[in-house]
Amino acid sequence: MMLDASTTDARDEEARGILARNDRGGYTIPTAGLYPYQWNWDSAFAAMGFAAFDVDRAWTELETLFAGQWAGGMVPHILFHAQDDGYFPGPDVWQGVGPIPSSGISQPPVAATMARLILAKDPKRGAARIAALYDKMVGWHRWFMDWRLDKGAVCITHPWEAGRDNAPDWDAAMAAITPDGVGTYVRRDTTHVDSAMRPTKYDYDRYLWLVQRGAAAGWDEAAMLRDTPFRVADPTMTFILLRATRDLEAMGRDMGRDVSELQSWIATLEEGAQSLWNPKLGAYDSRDVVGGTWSGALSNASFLCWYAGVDRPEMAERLADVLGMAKYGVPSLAPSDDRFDAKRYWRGPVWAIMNMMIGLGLTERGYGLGEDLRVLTGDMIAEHGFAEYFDPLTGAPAGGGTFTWTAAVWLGWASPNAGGA
Ligand code: 9WN
Repeated sequence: MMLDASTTDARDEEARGILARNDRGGYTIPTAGLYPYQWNWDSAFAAMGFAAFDVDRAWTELETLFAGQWAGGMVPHILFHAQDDGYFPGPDVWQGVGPIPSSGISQPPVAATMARLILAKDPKRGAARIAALYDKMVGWHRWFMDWRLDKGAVCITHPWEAGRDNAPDWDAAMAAITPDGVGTYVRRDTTHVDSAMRPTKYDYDRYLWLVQRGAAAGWDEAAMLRDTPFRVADPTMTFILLRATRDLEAMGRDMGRDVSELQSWIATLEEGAQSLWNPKLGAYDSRDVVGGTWSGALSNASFLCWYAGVDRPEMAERLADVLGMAKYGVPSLAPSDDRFDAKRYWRGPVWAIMNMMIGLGLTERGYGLGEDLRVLTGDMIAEHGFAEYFDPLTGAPAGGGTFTWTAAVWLGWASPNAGGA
Protein backbone atom coordinates (compact mmCIF):
# COMPACT_ATOMS: atom_id res chain seq x y z
CA MET A 1 0.00 0.00 0.00
CA MET A 2 1.28 3.51 -0.85
CA LEU A 3 0.79 5.69 2.21
CA ASP A 4 -0.31 9.20 1.27
CA ALA A 5 1.67 12.18 2.53
CA SER A 6 -0.92 13.41 5.00
CA THR A 7 -1.32 9.98 6.69
CA THR A 8 2.46 9.71 6.89
CA ASP A 9 2.89 13.19 8.36
CA ALA A 10 0.15 12.56 10.92
CA ARG A 11 1.79 9.30 12.01
CA ASP A 12 5.20 11.01 12.23
CA GLU A 13 3.69 13.64 14.50
CA GLU A 14 1.98 10.98 16.61
CA ALA A 15 5.22 9.00 16.95
CA ARG A 16 7.17 12.06 18.10
CA GLY A 17 4.37 12.74 20.59
CA ILE A 18 4.64 9.19 21.98
CA LEU A 19 8.38 9.57 22.55
CA ALA A 20 7.78 12.93 24.23
CA ARG A 21 5.03 11.52 26.46
CA ASN A 22 7.10 8.49 27.46
CA ASP A 23 10.17 10.65 28.16
CA ARG A 24 10.85 10.77 31.89
CA GLY A 25 13.77 13.19 31.59
CA GLY A 26 16.88 11.56 30.14
CA TYR A 27 15.28 8.17 29.67
CA THR A 28 12.14 6.82 28.02
CA ILE A 29 9.73 4.25 29.43
CA PRO A 30 8.29 1.67 26.99
CA THR A 31 4.69 2.66 27.82
CA ALA A 32 2.96 4.22 30.81
CA GLY A 33 1.29 1.81 33.24
CA LEU A 34 2.52 -1.56 31.97
CA TYR A 35 6.27 -0.72 31.88
CA PRO A 36 7.08 2.36 34.00
CA TYR A 37 10.90 2.00 34.07
CA GLN A 38 13.86 2.19 31.68
CA TRP A 39 14.33 -1.05 29.73
CA ASN A 40 17.64 -1.75 28.07
CA TRP A 41 16.92 -2.60 24.42
CA ASP A 42 13.75 -0.49 24.38
CA SER A 43 15.93 2.49 25.28
CA ALA A 44 18.43 1.81 22.53
CA PHE A 45 15.61 1.68 19.97
CA ALA A 46 14.12 4.83 21.50
CA ALA A 47 17.47 6.54 20.94
CA MET A 48 17.27 5.69 17.24
CA GLY A 49 13.74 7.16 17.14
CA PHE A 50 14.85 10.38 18.83
CA ALA A 51 17.69 10.69 16.33
CA ALA A 52 15.10 11.34 13.62
CA PHE A 53 14.42 14.77 15.16
CA ASP A 54 16.75 15.38 18.13
CA VAL A 55 20.24 13.87 17.97
CA ASP A 56 21.31 15.26 21.35
CA ARG A 57 18.36 13.64 23.07
CA ALA A 58 19.23 10.37 21.31
CA TRP A 59 22.72 10.34 22.86
CA THR A 60 21.32 11.23 26.28
CA GLU A 61 19.10 8.13 26.17
CA LEU A 62 22.17 5.89 25.72
CA GLU A 63 24.16 7.77 28.34
CA THR A 64 21.40 7.29 30.93
CA LEU A 65 21.32 3.57 30.12
CA PHE A 66 25.06 3.21 30.62
CA ALA A 67 24.91 5.15 33.90
CA GLY A 68 23.39 1.94 35.27
CA GLN A 69 26.31 -0.28 34.20
CA TRP A 70 27.59 -2.62 36.91
CA ALA A 71 31.24 -2.83 37.95
CA GLY A 72 31.68 -6.10 36.03
CA GLY A 73 30.44 -4.53 32.77
CA MET A 74 26.86 -5.85 32.77
CA VAL A 75 24.19 -3.35 31.71
CA PRO A 76 20.90 -4.31 33.40
CA HIS A 77 17.70 -5.05 31.56
CA ILE A 78 15.69 -2.66 33.78
CA LEU A 79 16.83 0.50 35.58
CA PHE A 80 14.42 1.47 38.35
CA HIS A 81 15.09 5.23 38.38
CA ALA A 82 11.93 6.08 40.31
CA GLN A 83 9.84 3.59 42.29
CA ASP A 84 6.49 2.71 40.66
CA ASP A 85 4.18 0.08 42.16
CA GLY A 86 2.49 -0.50 38.80
CA TYR A 87 5.18 -3.04 37.80
CA PHE A 88 6.13 -6.36 39.36
CA PRO A 89 8.80 -7.52 40.15
CA GLY A 90 10.34 -4.24 41.31
CA PRO A 91 13.72 -3.29 42.80
CA ASP A 92 13.00 -4.92 46.18
CA VAL A 93 12.66 -8.33 44.50
CA TRP A 94 15.56 -7.96 42.11
CA GLN A 95 18.10 -6.54 44.56
CA GLY A 96 20.50 -5.44 41.83
CA VAL A 97 24.02 -4.50 42.90
CA GLY A 98 24.82 -1.62 40.51
CA PRO A 99 24.98 2.16 40.85
CA ILE A 100 21.24 2.57 40.12
CA PRO A 101 18.53 0.19 41.48
CA SER A 102 18.14 -2.41 38.76
CA SER A 103 17.37 -5.95 37.68
CA GLY A 104 20.22 -8.48 37.77
CA ILE A 105 20.18 -9.71 34.17
CA SER A 106 20.89 -8.02 30.84
CA GLN A 107 19.08 -7.77 27.49
CA PRO A 108 20.07 -8.00 23.80
CA PRO A 109 22.89 -5.49 23.22
CA VAL A 110 21.50 -3.39 20.38
CA ALA A 111 23.01 -0.20 21.84
CA ALA A 112 26.25 -0.12 19.79
CA THR A 113 24.32 -0.68 16.57
CA MET A 114 21.87 2.10 17.37
CA ALA A 115 24.80 4.34 18.40
CA ARG A 116 26.40 3.84 15.00
CA LEU A 117 23.15 4.81 13.24
CA ILE A 118 22.86 7.92 15.43
CA LEU A 119 26.51 8.80 14.83
CA ALA A 120 25.94 8.64 11.08
CA LYS A 121 23.21 11.31 11.39
CA ASP A 122 25.70 13.88 12.68
CA PRO A 123 29.27 12.56 13.00
CA LYS A 124 30.69 15.87 14.20
CA ARG A 125 28.21 16.31 16.99
CA GLY A 126 28.38 12.65 17.97
CA ALA A 127 32.17 12.35 18.16
CA ALA A 128 32.55 13.28 21.84
CA ARG A 129 29.44 11.35 22.86
CA ILE A 130 30.58 8.06 21.29
CA ALA A 131 34.13 8.57 22.56
CA ALA A 132 32.76 8.64 26.13
CA LEU A 133 30.47 5.63 25.60
CA TYR A 134 32.83 3.43 23.64
CA ASP A 135 34.77 1.81 26.51
CA LYS A 136 31.55 1.20 28.41
CA MET A 137 30.11 -0.60 25.41
CA VAL A 138 33.28 -2.66 25.00
CA GLY A 139 33.06 -3.53 28.72
CA TRP A 140 29.50 -4.75 28.31
CA HIS A 141 30.37 -6.89 25.30
CA ARG A 142 33.35 -8.30 27.20
CA TRP A 143 31.00 -9.32 30.04
CA PHE A 144 28.98 -11.41 27.57
CA MET A 145 32.16 -12.95 26.17
CA ASP A 146 33.49 -13.76 29.65
CA TRP A 147 30.34 -15.20 31.19
CA ARG A 148 27.82 -16.26 28.65
CA LEU A 149 29.40 -18.32 25.88
CA ASP A 150 28.74 -21.91 24.94
CA LYS A 151 30.55 -23.09 21.80
CA GLY A 152 30.84 -19.40 20.91
CA ALA A 153 27.07 -18.80 21.07
CA VAL A 154 25.64 -16.42 23.68
CA CYS A 155 23.50 -17.98 26.41
CA ILE A 156 20.72 -16.47 28.46
CA THR A 157 20.20 -17.28 32.13
CA HIS A 158 16.60 -16.04 32.30
CA PRO A 159 13.88 -15.85 29.60
CA TRP A 160 13.58 -12.08 30.21
CA GLU A 161 17.21 -11.70 29.18
CA ALA A 162 16.51 -12.60 25.54
CA GLY A 163 13.66 -10.08 25.51
CA ARG A 164 11.46 -12.88 24.10
CA ASP A 165 9.98 -13.82 27.43
CA ASN A 166 7.60 -16.71 26.76
CA ALA A 167 9.07 -17.95 23.46
CA PRO A 168 8.85 -21.74 23.01
CA ASP A 169 12.64 -21.64 22.82
CA TRP A 170 12.77 -21.94 26.61
CA ASP A 171 9.95 -24.46 27.13
CA ALA A 172 12.21 -27.42 27.87
CA ALA A 173 14.52 -25.46 30.17
CA MET A 174 11.51 -23.98 31.99
CA ALA A 175 9.92 -27.43 32.40
CA ALA A 176 13.07 -28.65 34.14
CA ILE A 177 12.55 -26.07 36.90
CA THR A 178 10.41 -26.88 39.95
CA PRO A 179 9.67 -23.46 41.40
CA ASP A 180 9.63 -24.58 45.04
CA GLY A 181 9.43 -21.84 47.63
CA VAL A 182 8.62 -19.07 45.17
CA GLY A 183 5.87 -17.88 47.54
CA THR A 184 2.80 -15.81 46.80
CA TYR A 185 2.99 -12.65 44.73
CA VAL A 186 0.68 -10.28 42.90
CA ARG A 187 1.22 -9.75 39.20
CA ARG A 188 0.63 -6.25 37.87
CA ASP A 189 0.93 -6.89 34.12
CA THR A 190 -2.50 -8.55 33.88
CA THR A 191 -4.14 -5.49 35.42
CA HIS A 192 -2.93 -3.47 32.41
CA VAL A 193 -3.33 -6.01 29.58
CA ASP A 194 -5.66 -8.95 28.75
CA SER A 195 -4.14 -12.06 30.38
CA ALA A 196 -4.60 -14.01 27.11
CA MET A 197 -1.87 -11.79 25.64
CA ARG A 198 0.59 -12.36 28.49
CA PRO A 199 2.73 -15.21 29.84
CA THR A 200 0.95 -17.67 32.16
CA LYS A 201 1.27 -18.22 35.94
CA TYR A 202 3.33 -21.33 35.17
CA ASP A 203 5.82 -19.01 33.40
CA TYR A 204 5.77 -16.34 36.10
CA ASP A 205 6.47 -18.84 38.91
CA ARG A 206 9.64 -19.87 37.08
CA TYR A 207 10.62 -16.30 36.15
CA LEU A 208 10.46 -15.37 39.82
CA TRP A 209 12.19 -18.48 41.04
CA LEU A 210 15.14 -17.63 38.80
CA VAL A 211 15.18 -14.02 40.04
CA GLN A 212 15.15 -15.18 43.65
CA ARG A 213 18.03 -17.56 42.95
CA GLY A 214 20.12 -14.78 41.40
CA ALA A 215 19.34 -12.30 44.18
CA ALA A 216 20.31 -14.91 46.81
CA ALA A 217 23.68 -15.32 45.02
CA GLY A 218 24.20 -11.54 45.04
CA TRP A 219 24.13 -11.79 41.23
CA ASP A 220 27.64 -13.25 41.31
CA GLU A 221 28.04 -14.77 37.82
CA ALA A 222 30.60 -17.37 38.97
CA ALA A 223 28.33 -18.55 41.77
CA MET A 224 25.26 -18.61 39.52
CA LEU A 225 27.11 -20.64 36.91
CA ARG A 226 27.61 -23.53 39.37
CA ASP A 227 24.74 -26.00 38.92
CA THR A 228 22.94 -23.50 36.75
CA PRO A 229 19.32 -24.58 36.23
CA PHE A 230 18.76 -22.45 33.11
CA ARG A 231 21.24 -21.78 30.33
CA VAL A 232 20.05 -21.58 26.74
CA ALA A 233 22.21 -20.63 23.75
CA ASP A 234 20.04 -18.10 21.99
CA PRO A 235 19.98 -16.69 18.44
CA THR A 236 18.63 -13.32 19.66
CA MET A 237 21.67 -12.68 21.83
CA THR A 238 24.20 -14.32 19.54
CA PHE A 239 23.16 -12.52 16.35
CA ILE A 240 22.63 -9.18 18.09
CA LEU A 241 25.96 -9.28 19.94
CA LEU A 242 27.75 -10.28 16.74
CA ARG A 243 26.18 -7.39 14.85
CA ALA A 244 26.81 -4.90 17.63
CA THR A 245 30.43 -5.97 17.94
CA ARG A 246 30.93 -5.40 14.21
CA ASP A 247 29.48 -1.89 14.67
CA LEU A 248 31.64 -1.23 17.71
CA GLU A 249 34.71 -2.42 15.83
CA ALA A 250 33.93 -0.07 12.93
CA MET A 251 33.46 2.90 15.27
CA GLY A 252 36.62 1.97 17.19
CA ARG A 253 38.65 1.82 14.00
CA ASP A 254 37.39 5.26 12.98
CA MET A 255 38.47 6.59 16.36
CA GLY A 256 41.94 5.05 16.00
CA ARG A 257 41.43 2.52 18.81
CA ASP A 258 43.04 -0.91 19.00
CA VAL A 259 40.21 -3.18 17.88
CA SER A 260 42.04 -6.52 17.88
CA GLU A 261 40.07 -7.81 20.89
CA LEU A 262 36.79 -6.98 19.14
CA GLN A 263 37.98 -8.76 16.01
CA SER A 264 38.68 -11.91 17.98
CA TRP A 265 35.17 -11.74 19.50
CA ILE A 266 33.66 -11.41 16.03
CA ALA A 267 35.47 -14.60 14.93
CA THR A 268 34.27 -16.47 18.05
CA LEU A 269 30.67 -15.30 17.62
CA GLU A 270 30.67 -16.22 13.94
CA GLU A 271 31.56 -19.76 14.96
CA GLY A 272 29.00 -19.61 17.75
CA ALA A 273 26.28 -18.66 15.28
CA GLN A 274 26.95 -21.88 13.36
CA SER A 275 26.58 -23.86 16.60
CA LEU A 276 22.92 -22.74 16.55
CA TRP A 277 22.19 -24.46 13.25
CA ASN A 278 19.57 -27.14 13.86
CA PRO A 279 19.83 -29.51 10.87
CA LYS A 280 16.44 -31.07 11.53
CA LEU A 281 14.69 -27.67 11.53
CA GLY A 282 16.89 -26.44 8.68
CA ALA A 283 17.25 -23.15 10.53
CA TYR A 284 18.99 -21.34 13.38
CA ASP A 285 17.47 -22.39 16.67
CA SER A 286 17.92 -22.16 20.45
CA ARG A 287 19.96 -24.86 22.16
CA ASP A 288 19.28 -25.83 25.78
CA VAL A 289 22.80 -26.18 27.15
CA VAL A 290 21.74 -27.91 30.37
CA GLY A 291 19.26 -30.36 28.84
CA GLY A 292 21.12 -30.75 25.56
CA THR A 293 18.05 -30.32 23.32
CA TRP A 294 17.00 -28.07 20.42
CA SER A 295 13.79 -26.06 20.79
CA GLY A 296 12.73 -26.78 17.20
CA ALA A 297 11.24 -23.27 17.01
CA LEU A 298 11.45 -21.24 13.81
CA SER A 299 11.22 -17.82 15.48
CA ASN A 300 11.80 -14.25 14.40
CA ALA A 301 15.20 -14.51 16.17
CA SER A 302 16.20 -17.26 13.71
CA PHE A 303 15.93 -14.63 10.96
CA LEU A 304 18.32 -12.18 12.64
CA CYS A 305 21.15 -14.02 10.84
CA TRP A 306 21.46 -11.44 8.04
CA TYR A 307 21.50 -8.59 10.56
CA ALA A 308 24.55 -10.35 12.04
CA GLY A 309 26.15 -10.64 8.59
CA VAL A 310 25.53 -14.40 8.48
CA ASP A 311 23.90 -15.76 5.33
CA ARG A 312 22.61 -19.22 4.55
CA PRO A 313 20.42 -20.02 1.52
CA GLU A 314 18.07 -22.26 3.54
CA MET A 315 17.10 -19.27 5.69
CA ALA A 316 15.78 -17.38 2.65
CA GLU A 317 13.59 -20.41 1.87
CA ARG A 318 12.32 -20.55 5.48
CA LEU A 319 11.56 -16.82 5.32
CA ALA A 320 9.54 -17.20 2.15
CA ASP A 321 7.52 -19.99 3.84
CA VAL A 322 6.79 -17.88 6.92
CA LEU A 323 5.93 -14.72 4.99
CA GLY A 324 3.53 -16.78 2.90
CA MET A 325 1.60 -17.53 6.12
CA ALA A 326 1.72 -14.14 7.86
CA LYS A 327 0.67 -10.87 6.28
CA TYR A 328 2.48 -8.38 8.51
CA GLY A 329 6.04 -9.56 8.65
CA VAL A 330 7.95 -12.12 10.61
CA PRO A 331 5.92 -13.69 13.42
CA SER A 332 7.61 -14.60 16.67
CA LEU A 333 6.81 -18.22 15.85
CA ALA A 334 6.06 -19.84 12.48
CA PRO A 335 2.25 -20.20 12.13
CA SER A 336 2.75 -23.85 11.08
CA ASP A 337 4.13 -24.66 14.56
CA ASP A 338 1.64 -26.38 16.93
CA ARG A 339 2.71 -23.96 19.67
CA PHE A 340 1.75 -20.90 17.59
CA ASP A 341 -0.66 -18.49 19.33
CA ALA A 342 -1.39 -15.33 17.30
CA LYS A 343 -2.07 -13.17 20.36
CA ARG A 344 0.25 -14.47 23.07
CA TYR A 345 3.32 -12.31 23.14
CA TRP A 346 6.43 -14.13 21.86
CA ARG A 347 4.56 -17.24 20.70
CA GLY A 348 3.12 -15.74 17.50
CA PRO A 349 2.74 -11.94 17.30
CA VAL A 350 4.76 -9.64 15.05
CA TRP A 351 7.05 -7.08 16.72
CA ALA A 352 8.11 -3.97 14.80
CA ILE A 353 11.66 -4.04 16.25
CA MET A 354 12.22 -7.58 15.00
CA ASN A 355 10.82 -6.75 11.55
CA MET A 356 13.23 -3.80 11.46
CA MET A 357 16.37 -5.73 12.40
CA ILE A 358 15.50 -8.54 9.99
CA GLY A 359 14.70 -6.01 7.26
CA LEU A 360 17.93 -4.07 7.76
CA GLY A 361 19.93 -7.27 7.56
CA LEU A 362 18.18 -8.42 4.39
CA THR A 363 18.67 -5.05 2.68
CA GLU A 364 22.36 -4.97 3.62
CA ARG A 365 22.81 -8.43 2.10
CA GLY A 366 21.07 -7.35 -1.11
CA TYR A 367 17.74 -9.12 -0.62
CA GLY A 368 14.75 -7.18 -1.97
CA LEU A 369 12.62 -8.68 0.79
CA GLY A 370 14.18 -6.19 3.22
CA GLU A 371 12.40 -3.30 1.53
CA ASP A 372 9.15 -5.33 1.36
CA LEU A 373 9.38 -5.86 5.10
CA ARG A 374 9.93 -2.15 5.68
CA VAL A 375 6.86 -1.23 3.61
CA LEU A 376 4.55 -3.76 5.22
CA THR A 377 5.72 -2.78 8.72
CA GLY A 378 4.91 0.82 7.80
CA ASP A 379 1.47 -0.22 6.54
CA MET A 380 0.82 -2.22 9.69
CA ILE A 381 1.66 0.73 11.95
CA ALA A 382 -0.17 3.27 9.78
CA GLU A 383 -3.28 1.10 9.85
CA HIS A 384 -3.22 -0.27 13.40
CA GLY A 385 -1.27 2.27 15.47
CA PHE A 386 1.71 2.14 17.81
CA ALA A 387 0.95 -1.08 19.66
CA GLU A 388 3.48 -3.16 21.59
CA TYR A 389 3.00 -6.02 19.11
CA PHE A 390 0.50 -7.18 16.47
CA ASP A 391 -1.46 -10.24 15.43
CA PRO A 392 0.57 -11.53 12.44
CA LEU A 393 -2.51 -12.76 10.59
CA THR A 394 -4.83 -9.74 10.96
CA GLY A 395 -2.48 -6.93 12.09
CA ALA A 396 -4.74 -6.32 15.11
CA PRO A 397 -2.90 -4.33 17.80
CA ALA A 398 -2.04 -6.24 21.01
CA GLY A 399 -0.38 -5.73 24.38
CA GLY A 400 0.35 -2.16 25.51
CA GLY A 401 -0.50 0.92 23.42
CA THR A 402 1.40 4.15 22.59
CA PHE A 403 4.55 2.10 22.61
CA THR A 404 7.98 3.71 22.46
CA TRP A 405 9.79 1.18 20.29
CA THR A 406 7.00 0.99 17.74
CA ALA A 407 7.07 4.79 17.48
CA ALA A 408 10.88 4.66 17.20
CA VAL A 409 10.82 2.04 14.45
CA TRP A 410 8.32 4.16 12.56
CA LEU A 411 10.42 7.32 12.82
CA GLY A 412 13.77 5.66 12.16
CA TRP A 413 12.88 3.10 9.54
CA ALA A 414 9.28 2.34 8.56
CA SER A 415 7.86 5.81 7.88
CA PRO A 416 8.07 6.77 4.19
CA ASN A 417 9.79 9.92 5.50
CA ALA A 418 12.46 7.92 7.36
CA GLY A 419 14.64 7.15 4.35
CA GLY A 420 15.74 3.91 6.07
CA ALA A 421 17.56 3.86 9.41
C1 9WN B 1 10.17 -8.16 31.17
C2 9WN B 1 9.64 -3.71 27.83
C3 9WN B 1 9.90 -5.21 27.84
C4 9WN B 1 10.66 -5.67 26.60
C5 9WN B 1 10.66 -7.19 26.45
C6 9WN B 1 9.23 -7.69 26.56
C7 9WN B 1 8.60 -7.25 27.88
C8 9WN B 1 9.06 -7.49 30.33
C9 9WN B 1 7.73 -7.92 30.90
O1 9WN B 1 8.63 -5.84 27.95
O2 9WN B 1 9.28 -7.87 28.95
O3 9WN B 1 11.41 -7.68 30.78
O4 9WN B 1 7.47 -7.60 32.05
O5 9WN B 1 6.94 -8.55 30.19
O6 9WN B 1 9.17 -9.06 26.40
O7 9WN B 1 11.25 -7.57 25.24
O8 9WN B 1 11.96 -5.20 26.63
O9 9WN B 1 9.03 -3.32 26.63
